[in-house]
Amino acid sequence: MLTPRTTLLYRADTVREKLIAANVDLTVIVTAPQPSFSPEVLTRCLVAAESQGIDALIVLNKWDLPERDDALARLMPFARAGYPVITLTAHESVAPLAERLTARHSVLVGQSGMGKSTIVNALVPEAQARTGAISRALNSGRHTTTFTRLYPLRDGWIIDSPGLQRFGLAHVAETALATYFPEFRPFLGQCRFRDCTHDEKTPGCAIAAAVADGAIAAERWQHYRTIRLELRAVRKWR
Ligand SMILES: Nc1nc2c(ncn2[C@@H]2O[C@H](COP(=O)(O)OP(=O)(O)O)[C@@H](O)[C@H]2O)c(=O)[nH]1
Ligand SMILES: [Mg+2]
Ligand SMILES: [Zn+2]
Repeated sequence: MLTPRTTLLYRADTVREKLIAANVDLTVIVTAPQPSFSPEVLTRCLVAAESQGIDALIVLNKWDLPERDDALARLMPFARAGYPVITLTAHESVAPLAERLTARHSVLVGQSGMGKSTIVNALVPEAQARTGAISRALNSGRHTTTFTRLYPLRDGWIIDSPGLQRFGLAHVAETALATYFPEFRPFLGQCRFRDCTHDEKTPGCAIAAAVADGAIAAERWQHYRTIRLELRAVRKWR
């Protein structure tokens, strides 16, 4: 039997690190039209996955809701970056996702209320993960999944993780950050200065030029710059 490669998906702020899952080879990031998701949190999840060499897949759940086209439009920068995006109505069928999970070691991540537990229950009928609807009926508060669970699935397994609203990346090296944006990679090494930080003020930046040309989505560049400044600030405190 092959021993799975060690991967650690985690988030971190200046104070603590929080392990989300170990030894996964696929991160499934769940979004939905309602409640609305943060594209920046999505980028942060993707950076954490990229930094560990973990594949990523984006799910837009609740495809039955009227706001679905707006939500899909907000995912376009990610699709253009090369990430697979699949739409799903977990209440009806999770088949489009299930077929991609065969023999994978996956983790479901995303903000609360996106439908992660609903998806797990549909994938693994015996899972009985608590969903928002059930917990409201029990009047037991907002935080419906309080710990991480692993379920065997299709020659692999899947982990349901608690919802996250913040996603610190203090563990990521500032100098490597740009390489974790796959659509930046063709342009890296083409900036005028070898130590280019790819922010808006650096002359001759190939990333900035690619954004101006429309080859890179401005929003992803904005995420990069926000995260980079954060990593720079973190370094002072660590
Ligand atoms: N309309 C719609 N609602 C859904 C769908 N999937 C999940 N939900 C609802 O979204 C809410 C949050 O779901 P839950 O699975 O607890 O989300 P989690 O916090 O990401 O685990 C619940 O009220 C679900 O019934 C879907 O496909 N369509
Ligand atoms: Mg949940
Ligand atoms: Zn640059």
